[in-house]
Amino acid sequence: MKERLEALRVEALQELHQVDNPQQLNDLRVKYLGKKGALTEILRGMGGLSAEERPIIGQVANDVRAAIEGVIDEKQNAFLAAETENRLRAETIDVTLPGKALPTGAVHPLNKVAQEIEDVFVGLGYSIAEGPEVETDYFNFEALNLPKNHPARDMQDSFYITEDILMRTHTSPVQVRTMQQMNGKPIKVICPGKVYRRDDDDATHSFMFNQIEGLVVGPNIRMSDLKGTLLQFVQQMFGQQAQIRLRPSFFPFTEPSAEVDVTCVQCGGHGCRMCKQTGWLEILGCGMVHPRVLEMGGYDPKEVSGFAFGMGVERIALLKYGIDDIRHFYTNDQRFLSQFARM
Ligand code: 2U9
Repeated sequence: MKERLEALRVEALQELHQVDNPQQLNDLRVKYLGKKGALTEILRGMGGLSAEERPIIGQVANDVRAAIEGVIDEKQNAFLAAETENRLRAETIDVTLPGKALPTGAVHPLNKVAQEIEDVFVGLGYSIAEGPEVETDYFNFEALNLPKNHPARDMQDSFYITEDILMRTHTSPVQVRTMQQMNGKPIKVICPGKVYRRDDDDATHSFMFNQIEGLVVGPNIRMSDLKGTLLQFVQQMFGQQAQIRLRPSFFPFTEPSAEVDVTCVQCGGHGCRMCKQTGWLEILGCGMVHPRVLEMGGYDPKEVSGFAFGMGVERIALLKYGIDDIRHFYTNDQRFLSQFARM
């Protein structure tokens, strides 16, 4: 019996040395140590041993079992270690590798220019006010000294929703709302936003565009304040060399009114194709707030005065970047837009 046990040890250890996966290892454990395994099989014969032999054979059987178990455990641990190492290797991230560059977005040139304009006026102490794009006839026309049947209303071809609700044609209704809210107190605001007009689209017109208007109301606000403000604005936008000139004009909401030109951004005023040889480019409209508009906003024209101005953001952007067609701003061609990404 002792020989059978020793032979079993040799056979088992030999087989175990050739094992190369956990499944095989488990099969051998069952084959040699299982309930119906080879060792159990041999030990069944112990009943026929003498009292002297039994402890000796028992000792050998234990040694054989321990030897087989020892190799099985060793193998098991080796498989476990290999598996852990493989898993860790698969999970490993080299944090020193260079990152993948993702395509980054950029601020749209129109928003960038609007932001620049706003920054200039915020720097001059203005607040920013916003209001609804769907307006009533009262705020868009009536309170701006454009009574019903006023010819200027025909000038503004508008998108009407009902008889007296429309898409605002300028951001002026925001200033009217501001006047009503400020209750006679001084005002210094700019009002940026989208406006809508029933124009046919072409290189210089769009049914929707962006405006920034300004309104200053208080005691002793004079035309010279307006001129100084606009010169300051133009020089911050186009450079210290830029100059302005005012030409008389007409708006129902301002009196007197003026159109403002800036020295040509292309030729500096010498005359070129861009300025049609005049040396000047029109950039905005302005004027002293009409007394009736002050009154309708709840201000006493004998106590306070005000100036206002309005500009198209698209127009400023076209001039600033020498762009020849407003439609570039709306068609979202990457080749156009990406030029502004790092400016
Ligand atoms: C209130 C009082 C006065 C706003 C003004 C202009 C002159 C002007 C145009 C420029 C180009 C509109 O974008 S554009 O087509 N705007 O010329 N806007 S004064 O005057 C106001 C506004 C509100 C209560």
